[in-house]
Order: sequence, then structure tokens, then C-alpha cells
Amino acid sequence: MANDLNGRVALITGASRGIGAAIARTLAADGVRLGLASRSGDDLGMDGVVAMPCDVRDAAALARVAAATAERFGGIDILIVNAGVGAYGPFLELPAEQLEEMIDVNVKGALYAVRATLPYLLKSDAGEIVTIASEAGRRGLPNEAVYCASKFAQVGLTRALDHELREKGIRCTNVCPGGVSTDFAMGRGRTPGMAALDGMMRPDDVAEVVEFVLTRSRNHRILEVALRPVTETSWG
Ligand code: NJP
Repeated sequence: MANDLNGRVALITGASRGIGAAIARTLAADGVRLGLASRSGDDLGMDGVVAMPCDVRDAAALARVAAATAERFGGIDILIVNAGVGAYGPFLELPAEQLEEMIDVNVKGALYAVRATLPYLLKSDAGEIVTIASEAGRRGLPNEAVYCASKFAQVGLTRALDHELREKGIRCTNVCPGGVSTDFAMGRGRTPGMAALDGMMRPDDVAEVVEFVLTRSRNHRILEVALRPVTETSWG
């Protein structure tokens, strides 16, 4: 029997734009009550959500948004680890600030999001952690060394948590997209109008996969989903 999401509570990091906003809208349509975390604190124009400014590099800020979400809705069932940044280019040409930012946001931000939320997930009868990782978390890609390193870390974190949390009733899933047409990496290795952007997936394509993962019946779990635009190689 499918897992009904109506009435569940999800905290989504990086919910103000792109994939995170698409996930928020999709889950809201399924009756999920939402905590939305991003630096801008955007509520996406949705009523009844908890939306707070939160930089995922700040563990205390994540703890505050998790506490506010749990207090408002009586707990948290689902964490979507989505906030992330990317910058592409030859390894030695990557500005140091972009190296630091990718590690801080993608790696530490994911760790902090889990630490802030896990106490609530452990109290849920249907806990879920879904990490929006990347194809770059499954294989090394040229000109993406630091991004790959950060995404391998996310994939490793989520796989390890699966081992640790499965018996406590929490399912952990890595969703690994190829190119998605969002603001992501624009001006940092992607430029508006570049041909590759034309064939990219939509944020809704990823949101539908997340919805699929979350709605599977609770007798099994999906460890990883890899999805690609038809225009993109599978590097098989
Ligand atoms: O990116 P974008 P995507 N603290 O730029 C937020 C992965 N991915 O939706 O803070 C808190 O449209 C930012 O909000 P704000 C990617 O690695 C993508 O494409 O208000 N939040 C915004 O809501 C990432 O993990 C592609 O500016 C922070 C959101 O994050 C995830 O998908 C391919 C923050 C970013 O929205 C979402 O990326 C792939 C911070 N410090 C994986 N910094 C792709 N697009 O091609 C940023 O394989 N945010």
C-alpha cells in the first residue's frame, strides 16, 4: 500500500528556488506541512508554512528552523537535504572562496541539517531523509573536482545513515540528478544561453522522483535514484 503523505511534516533546505521550491510545491499538493529553510527565508507565497531565513552553514540557525517547524506542526517526519552550490572549472583555477563555499554548504550544511532534524525524525513513525545529491556524487567528472568531492560526501553520509537508521524506521535515499535547469552554477561554469541548458531536466522532474520515493509503501526503501536528461550521457 502506498505511503500516504497527507498530514506529514517536511523540512526542506534550499526551498526558495529551483529544485527545493519544486519539491515544496509538490509535497504541499500532497498535504505535507512544510518548514522551508533558505537564506532568503522565502515562503513561496504559500499559506501555513514555516519559512525562516537560515544559512545551512550555521548549525544553530538550522536547529532554530527545525524547532520552529516541529513546534508548529507537532514533529518532523521528512528531511529533504537540498540546499547546495556549485562552481565548475579547472581545479587550480577555482577561486578559494568557491572551494570553501561548496564544502561548507554542501558538506557541513548537510551534516548540520541531519543533526538538527534527526531527534524529531526518530520520534516519527515514518521518518525519511532524502538527499538531493548529484551524478557528481556517483562518479568523478572533469572540472568538477570540488563539487564531486562535496557530493560524494553527501552520498556517503546518506548511505551510512541508512545503515544506522534503518532499524529505527528511518528511510534514507540519495537522489542523483544530472543537469537541471535552475539558477545553479550560473556564472560559475554555466552561462545563460549555453546549449547544454536546452536539454536539461526541469525542477519538477526531480520533485516527482522525490514524491515517488516518499510514497513507496513502508515495507521497502529506495537507496538511490539516478536520473538524466535524455540529451546527457549516462557515462555507462
Ligand atoms: O539550485 P538553485 P538547484 N544556506 O541555485 C539555497 C543539486 N543539483 O535547485 O539561500 C541555505 O536554483 C538557495 O536559497 P537562498 C545541487 O547541488 C543540481 O539546482 O535563498 N540555503 C536556493 O533555494 C543542490 O544541492 C543540479 O539563495 C542555501 C537553493 O539552495 C540541489 O540540487 C544537478 C544556501 C539553490 O537553488 C538544488 O540545486 C545536480 C545556504 N548557504 C544536483 N546556499 C542542477 N541544477 O543541474 C544556497 O546533479 N541555498
